[in-house]
Amino acid sequence: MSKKKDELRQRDTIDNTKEAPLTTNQGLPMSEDEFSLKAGERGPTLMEDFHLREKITHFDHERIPERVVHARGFGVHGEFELYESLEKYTKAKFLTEPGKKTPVFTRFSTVAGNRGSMDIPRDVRGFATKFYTDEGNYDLVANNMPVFFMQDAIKFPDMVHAVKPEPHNEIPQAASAHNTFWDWVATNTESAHMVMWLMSDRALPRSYSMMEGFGVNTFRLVNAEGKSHFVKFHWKPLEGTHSVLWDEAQLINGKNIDFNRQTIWENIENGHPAEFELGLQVIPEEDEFEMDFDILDPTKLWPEEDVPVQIVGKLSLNQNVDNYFAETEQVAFHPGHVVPGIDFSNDPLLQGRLFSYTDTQLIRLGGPNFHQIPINRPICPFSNNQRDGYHQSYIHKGGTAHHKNHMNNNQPEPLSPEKGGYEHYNEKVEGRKVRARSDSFKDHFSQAKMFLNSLSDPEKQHLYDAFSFELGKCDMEIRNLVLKELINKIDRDLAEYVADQTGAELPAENEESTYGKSSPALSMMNTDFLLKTRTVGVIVTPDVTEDTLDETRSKLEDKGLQVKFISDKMHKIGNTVLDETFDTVHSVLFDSMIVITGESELPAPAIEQLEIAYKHKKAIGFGGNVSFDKLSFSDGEKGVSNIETDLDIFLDDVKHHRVWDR
Ligand code: HDD
Repeated sequence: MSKKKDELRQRDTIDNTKEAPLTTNQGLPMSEDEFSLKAGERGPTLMEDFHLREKITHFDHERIPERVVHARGFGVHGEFELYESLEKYTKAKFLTEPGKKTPVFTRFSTVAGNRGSMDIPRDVRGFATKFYTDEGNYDLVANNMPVFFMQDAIKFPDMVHAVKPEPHNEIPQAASAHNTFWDWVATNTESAHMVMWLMSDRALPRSYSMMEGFGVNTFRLVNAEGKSHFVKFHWKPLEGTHSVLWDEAQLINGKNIDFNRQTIWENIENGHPAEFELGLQVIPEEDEFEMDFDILDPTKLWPEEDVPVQIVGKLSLNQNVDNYFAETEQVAFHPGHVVPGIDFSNDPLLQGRLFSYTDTQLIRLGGPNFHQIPINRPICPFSNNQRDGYHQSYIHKGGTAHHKNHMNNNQPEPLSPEKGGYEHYNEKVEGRKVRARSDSFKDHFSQAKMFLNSLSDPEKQHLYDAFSFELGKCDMEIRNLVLKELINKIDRDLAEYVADQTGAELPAENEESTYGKSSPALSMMNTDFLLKTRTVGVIVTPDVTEDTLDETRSKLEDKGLQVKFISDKMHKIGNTVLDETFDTVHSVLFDSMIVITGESELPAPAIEQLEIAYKHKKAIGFGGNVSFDKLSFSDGEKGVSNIETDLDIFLDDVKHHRVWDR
């Protein structure tokens, strides 16, 4: 993290790790903090007890409204480093000085669930980053899916009402609702493409550092000469894009509701930052109409094979917060927080977003001065004539608060664009006022089909099963509606499968999209694979030796794996106390499992956990005298290897995330 950011945080820190007297909020040291002031030891409490009143009043007011969407989040500090100058596209300083490091704060989130919900529901993930640039804060408010549910922001409240728990019984929590969501989807088919993403494995990221990020909306980059390019922003995770299985997700949510946040927290504490590269897809303004879809349509992605992603810099999230509420909960993002050289397109979803985010902070953070909260403050100087309001924490000196002025030499003074003042892109706009949408937005199904065309067999099967699961929770009327209005118009095979699985009616006529294109970049099989940060649970019986433990740990840790020893108790073997028991963890919480025994037999929970790891297609290693008698698999099967003789094979299986062809 840059020095500047550290200094800024320093100013607003109360360090409770240092010795300090306990005081009231007025600074009065108190001699006692356990007993309220009473008339006699067994008598009534006195109203004059200002300390009791202050403490309880503060407590009563400790909660703020959670975000209306993206309520459950996890924030991390870091920095962004630019690889090379992008001055041909933009004049944004943080994108034009090669090697420039900009402090950032990123908040990952789920969308539908409340603040206390689980980490791995089937849901979209938010990926919002605040860049504290020298020209003001720039926010890239992204998701882990490149498209959105609707084309116009006026539909957002309807979609959110439909996707959140149903209004009469508040079921289901965290995932998309049943009847209401699918009713909305079937009656608003522009959602078709996004729903394919939501039913895919992308909705179940293995880790926040193993998912892509997409700015979704089309933005504009403007260079010093005033030339504009349309742009889509991407985050590419260096650890590759990987997901857990649906069955696994459901078990993880039960075993460790904090799975994703704990993973990133622990990785950072262990010196493994979450790393992503920033990518840009750029289309010159004059090529606006060259694609077979409208580039202002947020339900369409720009296939990476047609518009390559240019990698321009690296995000390294390397520092955990000091305080969740102060930083993660109070951070306020807004796609309208831009810097010179970054501007908007007429994407009708983006246009509505530009209103919504400040508006929501006013209620959530209690007034117009939320930009003064330390996590939201720019680190460059800022000044204007806005004054007062709830929670004003600056003391503005001087006798004027108006523009223009003579009394204060016209300070603070607007800067010309040449000196760095923001200038809106001089786009020519004309038209009649209409409530309508361009015909170029009318194709709802081609890219939904393209997404399906692009998946590998296991990914496709997971998507088929996800549709069947989700629609299986709906009333028959809704299942039939979704099949008729949505699925049958995307893919007949998918429609047949879901109809068969859910007992719904297969529409008589095949109306599937005939769009034949596929985009290999959309399959997670074509992503990067890395061993770093992968985890292994090592089941041992108490009769293994300490030497075996030491040797196993060091050879696995040497390769970057994170190792936990598991047994029926946290046995002490030599000087080593085992890390976990079959109750405190489970194989669903690890990327891979190893089992090592002495002469004793495997206990029942070990067998159960190994079977589940096998079912979830995880790499399984073994050593010592393991007997496979009670297991449904054995030595020699794909993804089952002896770590004493074939460690490299085991490590390669772990690195490749799953043994799909087992
Ligand atoms: Fe939004 C939060 C991403 C469409 C209105 N949005 C929010 C967050 C992310 C996104 C990552 C969480 C920020 C944080 O961590 O604090 N939203 C998106 C993306 C969209 C999108 C990628 C499609 C391109 N959003 C969208 C629309 C509207 C909103 C169309 C309203 C018209 N979004 C909000 C909001 C939230 C929000 C209500 C809730 C909390 C907040 O803003 O600060 O204003």
